[in-house]
Amino acid sequence: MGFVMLKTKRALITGVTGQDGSLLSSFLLEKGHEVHGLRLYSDVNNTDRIVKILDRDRFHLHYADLTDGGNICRLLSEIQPDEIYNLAAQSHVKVSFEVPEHTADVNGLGVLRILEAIRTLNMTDKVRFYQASSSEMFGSSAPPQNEDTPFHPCSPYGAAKLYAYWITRTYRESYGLHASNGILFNHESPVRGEEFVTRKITRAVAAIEAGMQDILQIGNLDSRRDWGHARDYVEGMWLMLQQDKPDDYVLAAGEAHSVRDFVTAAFTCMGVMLTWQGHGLKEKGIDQRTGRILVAVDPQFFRPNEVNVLRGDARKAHEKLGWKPRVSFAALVQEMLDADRAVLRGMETDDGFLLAAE
Ligand code: NAP
Ligand code: G4F
Repeated sequence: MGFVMLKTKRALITGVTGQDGSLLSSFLLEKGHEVHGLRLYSDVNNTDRIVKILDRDRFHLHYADLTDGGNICRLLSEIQPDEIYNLAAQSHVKVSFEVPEHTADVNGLGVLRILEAIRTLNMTDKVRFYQASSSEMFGSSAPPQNEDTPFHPCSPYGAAKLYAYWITRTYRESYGLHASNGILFNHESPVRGEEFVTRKITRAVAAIEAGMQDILQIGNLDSRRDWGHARDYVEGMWLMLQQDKPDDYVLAAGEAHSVRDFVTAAFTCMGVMLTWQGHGLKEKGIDQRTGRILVAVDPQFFRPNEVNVLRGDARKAHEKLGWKPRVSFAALVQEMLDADRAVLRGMETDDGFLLAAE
């Protein structure tokens, strides 16, 4: 009886030092892939999230910036990946109003640079491409949003991601590239960037509990997001590239919660019942038992334009990919809060991430 030797798949991940890049790397290494991660050069350490996998045999790091097309072309030619996951981005929506041109360069043209490298290196028939598209592209379109919902972005970030979405489709339709867009709704984890609202909240609540912070200053409490766990979403990315045919898929939990709901849930996890008083800039979150003000609104966190409600309809991914999110909203909040409490105690989290308290 002969053996069939299965070839090790080679994945290239841009944005490997980010939340999704780190979780996807671990996921693919577990699947037996060889993983090549592209990281930005920085003179401060930016590998905290991948520290546990840095020494793995099948994990390799390379410097790259999506604004540098020549280097991307060289790396693709040298690495010859089977799968490319483009996760690199200037990913902060509010920041995109401050650096709109840079955001367009990285999030929009950066994708074109990868696609052109694939085309000019004659890799179109060999490689599969995943583009990290975003629910932010739906902007002001009414929920629930799915693959057929009209796009109406409300930020430079959303507009740049929409260009990237369409150029990905264009290369699929023009050159037959196996290129898929994952239109992902907000997904979080204990390694979510600290400047995004969920992690800002869980870090603040943990710090307030530890007596290290007095109050959480927050922006728009009314905005509603469809929050899921990033661990579930990286599996969805991989599933898209395992399909015979490329396509575009929404990944979402299907429930919208307000920022206020998230704050309330996080304080509830530490046994504090909040009551909300006042409106607009004067709204306060108050500890029902002690009367202490724990949350206040600060307009510096508002954006020039806001996406009010995102709530996804992921039925296509359920039916065609067999993808379903596993982690509930309550479990997500609890896990993130517990991880931030552990960080403050200088402990390792259950996920195995060792994060230094700052
Ligand atoms: P993230 O944590 O902010 O990670 C972004 C990554 O991109 C980081 O590794 C960052 O490097 C890298 N990067 C930034 N500028 C770059 C450049 N010019 N060249 C190369 N790399 C660059 O974001 P994430 O939450 O993991 O999201 C991953 C992708 O999914 C992003 O494209 C994001 O826009 C998209 N997305 C995210 C969500 C979500 O809810 N998380 C939802 C929809 C879509 P440094 O760490 O060194 O800065
Ligand atoms: O956590 P956020 O900054 O995420 P946002 O803007 O929804 O973007 C994230 O999700 C997108 C998918 O829909 C991704 F494409 C994108 O890369 C990123 O991962 O803000 C969520 C909501 C917003 O409405 C914001 O105005 O929270 C509101 N908010 C209220 N106070 C705040 C704050 N956001 C931040 N970052 N900080 C605050 O203090």
